[in-house]
Amino acid sequence: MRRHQVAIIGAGPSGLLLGALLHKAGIDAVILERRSRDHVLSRIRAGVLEMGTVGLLHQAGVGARLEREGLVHEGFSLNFNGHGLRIDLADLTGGKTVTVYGQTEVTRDLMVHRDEIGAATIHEADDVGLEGFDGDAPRVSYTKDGQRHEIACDFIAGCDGFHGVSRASVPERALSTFERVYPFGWLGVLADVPPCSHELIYAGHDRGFALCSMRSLTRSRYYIQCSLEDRVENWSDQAFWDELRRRLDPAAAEAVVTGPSIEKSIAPLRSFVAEPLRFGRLFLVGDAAHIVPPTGAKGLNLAVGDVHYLSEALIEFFAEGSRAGIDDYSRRALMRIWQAERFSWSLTTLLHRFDTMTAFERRMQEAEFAYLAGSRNMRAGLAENYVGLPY
Ligand code: FAS
Ligand code: PHB
Repeated sequence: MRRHQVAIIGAGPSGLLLGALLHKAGIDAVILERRSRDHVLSRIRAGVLEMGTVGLLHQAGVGARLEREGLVHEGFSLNFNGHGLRIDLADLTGGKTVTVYGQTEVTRDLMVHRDEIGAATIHEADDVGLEGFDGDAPRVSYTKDGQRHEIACDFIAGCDGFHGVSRASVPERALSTFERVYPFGWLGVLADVPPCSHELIYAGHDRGFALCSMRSLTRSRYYIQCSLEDRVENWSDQAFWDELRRRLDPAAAEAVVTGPSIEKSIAPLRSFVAEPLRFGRLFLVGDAAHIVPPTGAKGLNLAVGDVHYLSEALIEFFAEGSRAGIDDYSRRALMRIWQAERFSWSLTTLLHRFDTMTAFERRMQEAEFAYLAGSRNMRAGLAENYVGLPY
């Protein structure tokens, strides 16, 4: 039976970054991924990286292209029924910024790095199974090309996302979950057109939320809040552009350059946390452990925070035989997870239209926005969460 020190389930950003950091510390980790490499790269997801994420990618040895092509942003705008408010991140946080660089590119850079270091990733690994993680001899099994394989390991990192097998392998009685499913989704469009603004615009409007983002100076990413009953095929490109413009202030609407969509998809929004994140020799990481509505640009960044804590803990274990880090992983990660959950939930509640909202709750949204506009302290609180709380 093959043996690796760590078996990582999932070759998304969490699994790939964990693998890179462990390799750098001389720890042998194999990654088992259900889908093909191309399928993983076909996903269009996050677009904003916290400084901590940028730092960890550099530490892992995959920061060169990010350095060249990433767009450093010192602020973004909130727009509330046509009233604009710039959140000056750099001024409010003593110089911190975010970097616009698509998750697809982060994943690509990590995959290329893994090829270069010759580390094992088994793609199209079917029916992954996790056994023995409540003891001292965990094993993972999988089917590849019709053959069943088994791997012995010291630890298993469940980096397999919300619908993965890792969290599902934990006995229900051992897990507590906390969830809020939002009564709307985001319809996202990717198009090779220049962004309507040099910074992101988050727009709250009576018709619904809209977000103007980008992937580069020639590729834009836009979202509009949509109903959960909506289907992508119900939205022509023209219908999307028209609705986006209705939700923006006149200047931004005017600046929108339209063009054919190269990707169009609807994502549901939920807040979710599983506790704890450790079960013997199995650890849950990233979307396998938590989900946030993308309003606060926290999903990918929160996954990276988990990887930071777990990589430190495993490196300490293998280098010094200390269990302190792995024993404290769940507590440390959950402290930061719940803060990101709060921030993402609060920004989602502020900026989205809820059909069930009473007139009083609508006034609360307006009062919250007015307080933000009038209080530097309130804006500083929003800014420190957006750039990322410290690890
Ligand atoms: P991922 O889900 O990215 O990766 C898990 C990997 O495990 C996948 O490759 C999957 O194929 C694999 N896997 C699953 N089950 C398996 C099994 N049984 N065996 C082996 N492998 C298995 N975040 C933001 O910050 N901003 C956004 O705008 C944003 N938009 C999003 C849109 C969508 C539709 C989704 C689903 C998420 C979005 N997110 C966004 C969040 C997203 O970026 C995640 O936080 C990020 O992908 C987390 O990375 P991972 O934890 O690696 O999980
Ligand atoms: C994106 O560019 O996909 C993006 C940016 C910021 C968010 C969510 C998504 O809050």
